Amino acid sequence: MASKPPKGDPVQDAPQVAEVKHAAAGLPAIGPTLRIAQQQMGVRRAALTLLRVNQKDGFDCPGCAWPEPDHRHKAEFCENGAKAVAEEATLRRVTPDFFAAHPVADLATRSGYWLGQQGRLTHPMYLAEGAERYEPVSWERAFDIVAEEIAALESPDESVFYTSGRTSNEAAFLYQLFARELGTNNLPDCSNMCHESSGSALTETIGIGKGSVLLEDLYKSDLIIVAGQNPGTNHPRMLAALEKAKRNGARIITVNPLPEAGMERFKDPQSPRGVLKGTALTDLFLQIRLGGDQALFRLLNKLILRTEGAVDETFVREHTHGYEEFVAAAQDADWDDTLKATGLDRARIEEALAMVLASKRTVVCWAMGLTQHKHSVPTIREVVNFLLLRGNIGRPGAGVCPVRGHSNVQGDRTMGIFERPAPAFLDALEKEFGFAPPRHHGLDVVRAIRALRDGEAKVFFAMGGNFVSASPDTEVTEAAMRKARLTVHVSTKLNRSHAVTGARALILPTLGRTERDLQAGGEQFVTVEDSMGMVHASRGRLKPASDQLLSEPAIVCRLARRVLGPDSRTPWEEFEKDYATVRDRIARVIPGFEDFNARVAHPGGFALPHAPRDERRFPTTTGKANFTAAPVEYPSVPEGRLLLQTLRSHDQYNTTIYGLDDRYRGIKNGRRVVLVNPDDARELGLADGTYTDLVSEWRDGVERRAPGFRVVHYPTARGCAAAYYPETNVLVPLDATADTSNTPASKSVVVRLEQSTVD
Ligand SMILES: Nc1nc2c(c(=O)[nH]1)N[C@H]1C(S)=C(S)[C@@H](COP(=O)(O)OP(=O)(O)OC[C@H]3O[C@@H](n4cnc5c(=O)[nH]c(N)nc54)[C@H](O)[C@@H]3O)O[C@H]1N2
Ligand SMILES: Nc1nc2c(c(=O)[nH]1)N[C@H]1C(S)=C(S)[C@@H](COP(=O)(O)OP(=O)(O)OC[C@H]3O[C@@H](n4cnc5c(=O)[nH]c(N)nc54)[C@H](O)[C@@H]3O)O[C@H]1N2
Ligand SMILES: [Mo]
Repeated sequence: MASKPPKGDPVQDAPQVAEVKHAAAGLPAIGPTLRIAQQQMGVRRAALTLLRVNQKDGFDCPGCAWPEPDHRHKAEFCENGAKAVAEEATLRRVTPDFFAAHPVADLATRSGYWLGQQGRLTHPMYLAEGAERYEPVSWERAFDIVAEEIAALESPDESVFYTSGRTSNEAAFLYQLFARELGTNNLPDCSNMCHESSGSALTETIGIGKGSVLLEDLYKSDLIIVAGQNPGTNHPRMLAALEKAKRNGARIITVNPLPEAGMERFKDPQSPRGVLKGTALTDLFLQIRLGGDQALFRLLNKLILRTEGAVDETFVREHTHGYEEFVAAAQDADWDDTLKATGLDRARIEEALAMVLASKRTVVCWAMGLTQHKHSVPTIREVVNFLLLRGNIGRPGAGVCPVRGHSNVQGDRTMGIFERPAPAFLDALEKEFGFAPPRHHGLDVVRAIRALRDGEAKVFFAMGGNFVSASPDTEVTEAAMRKARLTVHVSTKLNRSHAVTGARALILPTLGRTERDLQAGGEQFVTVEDSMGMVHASRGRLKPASDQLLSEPAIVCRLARRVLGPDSRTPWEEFEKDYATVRDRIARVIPGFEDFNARVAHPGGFALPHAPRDERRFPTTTGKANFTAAPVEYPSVPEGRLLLQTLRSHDQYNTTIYGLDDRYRGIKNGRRVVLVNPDDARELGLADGTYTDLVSEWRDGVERRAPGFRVVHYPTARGCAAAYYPETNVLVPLDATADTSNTPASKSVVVRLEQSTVD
């Protein structure tokens, strides 16, 4: 399989290489931020909008899920948050005239960057069967079309309801309620491709699939390990928290195949000292090979076990289960094997051990570098073993900290966006709404693609996101999507999922976070939950991009009324008028939301309960925190091949491309680059600047090729390579997923680099 690079970039993708940066900014680097914001919004709108980001009376930044500190800066956003806001609050518009001028076949040849740059969607649009172009359609007719196709299904399980993580709690709760009243648990979400491995590992071991630390804990910790995460680009405000932790005496170990600028040195542009000098954040850098983390933590665990007095025996005795089996498994950890798996040297690991033993309060933070491998779930379980050994869960200044991606991805899960809902949640829904929700499990992302491919699912509905670009195995996914009877996207911006459609397709334009949401019951706000389980309100103030937009809750309510008809006893009309009535229901269905409306009126919001964090209670099947003892795995790479990770540049938000630079890594004006260690490159005969095709090798024998990547000699770990997503999703086989969580293994793709087939 091969895929041609798309045409239509306003700037030709012609990567140039500049100097690699060793420092990053957290809060805005004022110059680049305002430039981007003003290009999209104009000066006045840019200033007014950006000052409302993450303020107590403002809106939640649509960027990442990092929490807001209690004492906020005047500008409580980062450069990349500002880009996310500018992208949404842009003055550019995609109107019906645009669709008249651009047939779908034309849109399908355009790059994601070009599509996103066209601006905000303004009207509901319909692509009729066999038609070449989208045409404007009324909202009523649009809902009729969805109802027609759903009515034609043999079972509700032939429909799929995807969610991306920007959806508010209120919209998410209504959406899952609609899907379950219809009769399906087919609620895949971006989390399936993101932190699902964290959720799986944590639920099993500590009884709740969420992180156990608050910001305060970071400030109190002695040691913070940041593994598989690039906060300088993806969670820039985290750097300010790490700096504060350091000022309070914490030390930091970074575990990453790449030296990432933010973790090397942080320059706080909002403090005069910060701008000039910056703070070195990392005390010890472990430049690990891709996928070597489980082996690293297992060996550290064995060394802890061997150190007199290092284990917190009281905690282990009172709060844990499975210790003996784990101790037996840890005895097998072996230096040689670990050095091979990790590519590290012995001295570095011993240095790490000394820091671990010196710390009374340890936090481990991680993101996609740990979650997107075949053995991600056992890797994260091993991190839990590591923390349990020294009693580092449920103690101030210590704990697990999976750093979430999308701004409300954690909240969506809390609201029931999950294909495998807990029986207790379904019981509560049943009691509150008086219908029998389906009990059998639904489809996650990968299984939904298979179902579409095999004709077992026929209607695909997406609440946000860009499913075809974000999902693995692009060609398989696109072919699957084209087999659907109907594809529907509730979206703010144009993307490739609007160009690769089923027989019929709808685009339903919606309000963004920044916009005023006026309903019959008055002006509404919504709520979100951040990465640390804090729930708070988000209120947009801007005039909506068009007077045709409906809010996400309104879209779900109207769709539900049309599809479910008078049989539904749910008060959809009332919900649409006044979201407080939705929150009242959430309060009755979901534990931790009691008195929701009153508590969310508090300016900073409130914290959800977390039994392990708050009371050292572990609601697992054993009633204790579980040690686990999986065999150690790491990827094996045949001679002459490299292990490729697919990651984000500094100028993108997932599939939304803001620009063609990756400033900190010194890449300019292009995205089709592959970063290769200079020694590997020399062995493979690849000079810097050579163009190659990336060819992925997987046991199914299918050839997956991404053509035309410029080789950049870069100091990544030996044997490893890196290239940007989503251009490389074509290389990730649909079946190459993490055990248990089924998350695509997009951080360990075996590739060979071949002379390029394009020039
Ligand atoms: N500006 C911006 N912000 C974002 C996003 C965005 O696209 N742009 N996306 C949002 C979303 S949805 C998410 S999930 C997060 C993603 O946040 P990150 O997880 O930071 O994103 P990635 O770019 O995938 O970076 C993965 C990091 O892990 C390292 N890594 C890869 N494999 C391994 C491994 O095997 N072991 C170790 N130890 N390290 C490894 C990589 O070198 C890289 O530093 O960011 C969120 N925030
Ligand atoms: N190879 C590879 N693949 C990956 C990853 C990787 O690291 N490597 N990362 C994975 C991860 S972590 C994630 S989270 C997924 C992301 O997958 P998705 O969440 O599906 O993708 P996004 O690019 O974030 O979605 C962007 C689109 O969302 C729409 N949008 C933006 N704001 C709103 C809003 O407020 N409401 C609505 N309705 N729509 C809105 C816009 O139309 C925009 O085009 O990708 C995954 N795919
Ligand atoms: Mo994500």
